[in-house]
Amino acid sequence: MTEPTVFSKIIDGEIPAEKLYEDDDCICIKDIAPKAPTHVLLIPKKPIPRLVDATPEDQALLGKLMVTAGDIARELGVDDAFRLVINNGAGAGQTVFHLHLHILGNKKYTEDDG
Ligand code: DGP
Repeated sequence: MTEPTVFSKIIDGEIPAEKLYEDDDCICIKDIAPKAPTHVLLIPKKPIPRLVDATPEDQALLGKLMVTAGDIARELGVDDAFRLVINNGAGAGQTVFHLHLHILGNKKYTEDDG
Protein backbone atom coordinates (compact mmCIF):
# COMPACT_ATOMS: atom_id res chain seq x y z
CA MET A 1 0.00 0.00 0.00
CA THR A 2 1.25 3.48 -0.83
CA GLU A 3 0.84 6.32 1.67
CA PRO A 4 -2.33 8.36 1.17
CA THR A 5 -1.62 11.71 -0.45
CA VAL A 6 -2.71 15.06 0.90
CA PHE A 7 -5.58 14.98 -1.61
CA SER A 8 -6.82 11.60 -0.33
CA LYS A 9 -6.76 13.07 3.17
CA ILE A 10 -8.77 16.11 1.99
CA ILE A 11 -11.27 13.80 0.23
CA ASP A 12 -11.58 11.74 3.42
CA GLY A 13 -12.07 14.90 5.51
CA GLU A 14 -8.91 14.25 7.53
CA ILE A 15 -7.47 17.64 6.66
CA PRO A 16 -9.42 20.79 5.80
CA ALA A 17 -9.68 22.51 2.44
CA GLU A 18 -11.86 25.20 0.89
CA LYS A 19 -14.28 22.98 -0.99
CA LEU A 20 -16.19 24.48 -3.94
CA TYR A 21 -17.82 21.37 -5.34
CA GLU A 22 -18.18 17.67 -4.61
CA ASP A 23 -20.02 14.73 -6.12
CA ASP A 24 -19.61 10.95 -6.02
CA ASP A 25 -16.58 11.01 -8.33
CA CYS A 26 -14.66 14.20 -7.70
CA ILE A 27 -14.01 17.19 -5.50
CA CYS A 28 -13.01 20.76 -6.32
CA ILE A 29 -10.95 22.80 -3.85
CA LYS A 30 -9.10 26.11 -3.87
CA ASP A 31 -5.37 25.71 -4.46
CA ILE A 32 -3.38 26.54 -1.34
CA ALA A 33 -0.76 28.44 -3.38
CA PRO A 34 -2.69 30.13 -6.22
CA LYS A 35 -0.80 30.87 -9.44
CA ALA A 36 -3.64 32.88 -10.99
CA PRO A 37 -6.50 35.07 -9.72
CA THR A 38 -8.70 31.98 -9.94
CA HIS A 39 -6.86 28.73 -9.20
CA VAL A 40 -8.80 25.66 -8.17
CA LEU A 41 -8.06 21.94 -8.31
CA LEU A 42 -10.45 19.31 -9.63
CA ILE A 43 -9.53 15.97 -8.12
CA PRO A 44 -11.04 12.55 -8.84
CA LYS A 45 -11.81 10.62 -5.68
CA LYS A 46 -10.14 7.58 -7.23
CA PRO A 47 -6.43 7.92 -6.38
CA ILE A 48 -4.86 7.65 -9.83
CA PRO A 49 -1.26 8.79 -9.19
CA ARG A 50 -0.50 10.34 -12.61
CA LEU A 51 -2.39 10.80 -15.87
CA VAL A 52 -0.26 8.06 -17.45
CA ASP A 53 -1.49 5.65 -14.78
CA ALA A 54 -5.09 6.01 -15.99
CA THR A 55 -6.47 2.98 -17.83
CA PRO A 56 -9.30 2.49 -20.32
CA GLU A 57 -11.46 1.78 -17.28
CA ASP A 58 -10.97 5.44 -16.27
CA GLN A 59 -12.16 6.84 -19.61
CA ALA A 60 -15.61 7.90 -18.38
CA LEU A 61 -14.13 9.45 -15.25
CA LEU A 62 -11.61 11.47 -17.25
CA GLY A 63 -14.38 12.67 -19.56
CA LYS A 64 -16.48 13.66 -16.59
CA LEU A 65 -13.58 15.66 -15.15
CA MET A 66 -13.33 17.67 -18.38
CA VAL A 67 -17.05 18.44 -18.47
CA THR A 68 -17.08 19.25 -14.75
CA ALA A 69 -14.08 21.56 -15.18
CA GLY A 70 -16.08 23.53 -17.74
CA ASP A 71 -19.06 23.71 -15.40
CA ILE A 72 -16.87 24.95 -12.55
CA ALA A 73 -15.19 27.54 -14.79
CA ARG A 74 -18.66 28.79 -15.75
CA GLU A 75 -19.72 28.85 -12.11
CA LEU A 76 -16.61 30.86 -11.20
CA GLY A 77 -17.19 33.29 -14.07
CA VAL A 78 -13.98 32.47 -15.92
CA ASP A 79 -15.47 30.35 -18.74
CA ASP A 80 -14.12 32.68 -21.44
CA ALA A 81 -10.56 32.79 -20.02
CA PHE A 82 -9.18 29.75 -18.28
CA ARG A 83 -6.60 27.04 -18.76
CA LEU A 84 -6.63 23.43 -17.65
CA VAL A 85 -3.26 22.04 -16.59
CA ILE A 86 -2.25 18.53 -15.61
CA ASN A 87 1.34 18.16 -14.44
CA ASN A 88 2.40 14.57 -15.10
CA GLY A 89 5.51 13.41 -13.22
CA ALA A 90 8.06 15.17 -11.04
CA GLY A 91 9.92 16.35 -14.13
CA ALA A 92 6.84 18.33 -15.14
CA GLY A 93 6.41 19.81 -11.68
CA GLN A 94 3.93 17.32 -10.23
CA THR A 95 4.23 17.42 -6.45
CA VAL A 96 1.08 15.58 -5.34
CA PHE A 97 0.83 12.11 -6.86
CA HIS A 98 -2.94 11.95 -7.03
CA LEU A 99 -4.23 13.06 -10.43
CA HIS A 100 -5.66 16.59 -10.45
CA LEU A 101 -6.62 19.25 -12.94
CA HIS A 102 -5.56 22.83 -12.29
CA ILE A 103 -8.25 25.30 -13.42
CA LEU A 104 -6.46 28.61 -13.87
CA GLY A 105 -8.59 31.58 -14.73
CA ASN A 106 -8.65 35.33 -15.16
CA LYS A 107 -5.01 35.71 -16.08
CA LYS A 108 -3.89 37.13 -19.39
CA TYR A 109 -1.74 34.51 -21.09
CA THR A 110 0.86 35.18 -23.74
CA GLU A 111 2.56 32.85 -26.19
CA ASP A 112 5.54 32.81 -23.77
CA ASP A 113 3.48 31.01 -21.14
CA GLY A 114 3.62 27.89 -23.32
P1 DGP B 1 1.09 19.77 -8.81
O1 DGP B 1 2.36 20.57 -8.79
O2 DGP B 1 0.46 19.71 -10.21
O3 DGP B 1 1.24 18.41 -8.17
O4 DGP B 1 0.06 20.61 -7.94
C1 DGP B 1 -0.20 20.40 -6.60
C2 DGP B 1 -0.97 21.60 -6.14
O5 DGP B 1 -1.61 21.26 -4.92
C3 DGP B 1 -0.14 22.85 -5.87
O6 DGP B 1 -0.58 23.91 -6.72
C4 DGP B 1 -0.39 23.18 -4.42
C5 DGP B 1 -1.62 22.38 -4.08
N1 DGP B 1 -1.65 21.86 -2.73
C6 DGP B 1 -0.68 21.12 -2.12
N2 DGP B 1 -1.05 20.81 -0.87
C7 DGP B 1 -2.29 21.35 -0.69
C8 DGP B 1 -3.19 21.35 0.41
O7 DGP B 1 -2.95 20.81 1.50
N3 DGP B 1 -4.37 22.01 0.23
C9 DGP B 1 -4.69 22.63 -0.96
N4 DGP B 1 -5.86 23.26 -1.03
N5 DGP B 1 -3.86 22.64 -2.02
C10 DGP B 1 -2.66 22.01 -1.87
